Amino acid sequence: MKHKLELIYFKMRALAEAPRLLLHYTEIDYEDIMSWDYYGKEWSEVKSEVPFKQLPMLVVDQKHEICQSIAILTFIEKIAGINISDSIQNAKANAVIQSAQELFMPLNPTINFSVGDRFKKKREDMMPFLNSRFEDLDRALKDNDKKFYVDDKPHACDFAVFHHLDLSKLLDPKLINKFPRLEKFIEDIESIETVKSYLNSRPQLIDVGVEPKLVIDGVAHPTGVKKT
Ligand SMILES: N[C@@H](CCC(=O)N[C@@H](CS)C(=O)NCC(=O)O)C(=O)O
Repeated sequence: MKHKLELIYFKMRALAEAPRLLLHYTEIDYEDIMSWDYYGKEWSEVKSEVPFKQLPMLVVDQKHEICQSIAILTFIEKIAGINISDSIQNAKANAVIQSAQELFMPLNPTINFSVGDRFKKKREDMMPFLNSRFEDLDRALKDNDKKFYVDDKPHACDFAVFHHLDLSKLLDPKLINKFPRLEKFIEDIESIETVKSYLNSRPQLIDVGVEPKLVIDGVAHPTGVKKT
């Protein structure tokens, strides 16, 4: 059954990104809608009405509101028919998703919002954690001996990891160079045609650490939860 899918989010590159990558990989149609366009009000006025008071939210068939990015990812995986049937493999894939998700804070807010000395301090403070988690993610791929975390085709967990690794390049492009297996993983994801065309056309995130902006349809907008 084909669903109507609307992905509600803000002007930032964070937790909606893995769902978007998975939707593009699986070639499932969806519409990206800013919170203020969907609700017709500023976020501060609608936050309390949203099921878990945060976004992203996937609205299915104009009726079902699915919040929590991991729930959104696993739903997409299921409707695309690429969910993992083996219980052990599925549990391991869930461990990978959660381990990637723990990179969200402080990586995503720092990249999208922090500036000047605050950006530099946060970057320095998070390095030990990033190094340690990248080591874990690198080892999981080596132990698995497959192209991706589950098998030779990507699943939701692969896009969750990819998003955070990709974002880390805007924090410190050299960090990933210490992990050749993760670099190869990034290359493998980026070389998938449907993913490549999304990556080449998505809003660019510019002026990170200075005055972060997303370039949407050629116009640079300050990142955030407010309409501009
Ligand atoms: N656990 C949630 C976290 C969602 C979250 O932190 N959303 C942020 C943007 S990435 C948000 O809604 N910020 C606005 C707010 O909290 O008012 C998920 O995985 O979706």
